[in-house]
Amino acid sequence: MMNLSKFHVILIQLLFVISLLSPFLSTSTPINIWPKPRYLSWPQHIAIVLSPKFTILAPEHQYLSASVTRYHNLIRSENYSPLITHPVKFMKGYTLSNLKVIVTDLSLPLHHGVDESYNLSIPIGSSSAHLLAPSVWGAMHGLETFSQMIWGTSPDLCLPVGIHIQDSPLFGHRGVLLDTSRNYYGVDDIMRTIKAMSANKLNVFHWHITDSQSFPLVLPSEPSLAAKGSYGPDMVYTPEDVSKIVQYGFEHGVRVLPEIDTPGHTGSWGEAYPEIVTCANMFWWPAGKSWDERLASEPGTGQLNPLNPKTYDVVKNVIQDVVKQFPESFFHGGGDEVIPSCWKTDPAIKSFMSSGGTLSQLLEKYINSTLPYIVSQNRTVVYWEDVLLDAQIKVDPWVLPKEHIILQTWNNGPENTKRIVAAGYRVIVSSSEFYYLDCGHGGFLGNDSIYDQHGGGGGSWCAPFKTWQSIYNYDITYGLLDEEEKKLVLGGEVALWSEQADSTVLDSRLWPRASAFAESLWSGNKDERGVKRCGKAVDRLNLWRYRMVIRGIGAEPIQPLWCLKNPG
Ligand code: CP6
Repeated sequence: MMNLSKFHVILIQLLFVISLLSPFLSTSTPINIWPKPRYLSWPQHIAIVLSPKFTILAPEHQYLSASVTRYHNLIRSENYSPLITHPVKFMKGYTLSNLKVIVTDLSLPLHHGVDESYNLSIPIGSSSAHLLAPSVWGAMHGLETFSQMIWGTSPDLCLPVGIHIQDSPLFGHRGVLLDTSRNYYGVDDIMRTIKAMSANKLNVFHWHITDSQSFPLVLPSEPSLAAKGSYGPDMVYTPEDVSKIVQYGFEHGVRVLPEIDTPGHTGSWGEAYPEIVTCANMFWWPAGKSWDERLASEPGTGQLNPLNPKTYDVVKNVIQDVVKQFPESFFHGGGDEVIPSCWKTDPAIKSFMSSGGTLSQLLEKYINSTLPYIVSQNRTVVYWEDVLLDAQIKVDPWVLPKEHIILQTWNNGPENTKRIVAAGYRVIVSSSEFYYLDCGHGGFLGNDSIYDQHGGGGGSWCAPFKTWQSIYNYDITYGLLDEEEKKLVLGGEVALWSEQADSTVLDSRLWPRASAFAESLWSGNKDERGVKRCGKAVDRLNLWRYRMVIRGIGAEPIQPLWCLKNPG
């Protein structure tokens, strides 16, 4: 029988109490993983030092290997030293020499719904840590988590031992929308955004490439669209740029989902093809006209003419080129904000309507003539909610086959999400009341001004500012009845529309608010007892923001630095 002294008994009791408290680890520990893992246990609060010869041992894989090299370099060079010293016990006598990565199935593709889970453990007394994942995409998340457990200045890097993490996302679709039409972003801005996304375990870069204001995508079979419709020859994305971005996405576990918004939001197409665009370059709000008579929802007018056969020749070429450049199995076809008055400026459409034709029939004709082609290219099509829900111009559900269609919300979050799932469609939630990050400080200049830009101008669209707390607390399945309905919610997206944004503000508009979104969709916004944990998240988010800045992301502060030294 071992003879335990009174001191040892108290020590063991203390360790027991600490281990009970471990799910509630506060920021007074050096471990701050964002988004918070689903399960983490580190009962003894023991740390060790990383061996100067530390290596990551992983199977050879086109994308995983790139990610391993990246994390190896990041761990060596990051120099993350929190401002506060932590009450951890250091175990001397051995160091961690390697992280062994095991992937069950190296061939699982980066698709919606792929298993992104991972298991990470660093046992006490062993020189090896273990990362186990069903897919390389889960393994990448595990590597990210591992990197976030390390602190100190190279070569004195510290990390916890006796720690075990089991992690997986609540939602498979965790996206960021970036609009590169209203203002142009460089390829480096997009890659930095993808890098920051992967650090936050976000997995879909929704690229709203084109719109009425500019057409920056160079397409081999329709070169005049970008040549005439872009802001200039150096404000375009060439096929080489796209391939670089797509490749970068794979190396970061981020899908690059292209959106070519049609038939509305296409004024820029009219530079090359005026004959297929109605109301192109007309003043968007004719003098003396009412709201219902405006030609577009913001300056930059133009909609594809569904009655002109030439429209479909161009659209098919565009789809074909986009499908070639983007391997992603979702294709976003837009479909939002078709404005009746813009179509009605066209004589052929006018006569179609005066002989009894409806606006819905026009949109149905457009969808019927383009959707089968997109589906024939093996793509699932995402449309904005308008095609199903717009009171004036909605499409009959039989035109929108449920197995090929996903709808994305942008209005009335809880209500429209419910309406879409009740109709049996899968949904991506990106409601403007919570998830629109764009609104700048440009103010609202009044209804009759051409500078009144929705999604960027204030007024009813923008106010109130979307705080990280309101983003964090929003539940995308709010109000849904049962598991069947909830299963149709694939996930969500935060959106950066760019009427009032470009590369100068990109990082600070996105981060750390998109981080709040990321945690909410990864592991939820409630603690173990079902209480909203936003109040507890503030110190952690502050600390994570500090780390993102060290990694070269210009995330904006949410608190004074003082709070990192004095966590609440
Ligand atoms: N551009 C496009 C936009 C918006 C939409 N589509 C938008 C609408 C309202 C707000 C923000 C953005 N700027 N093509 C709607 C999906 Cl508040």
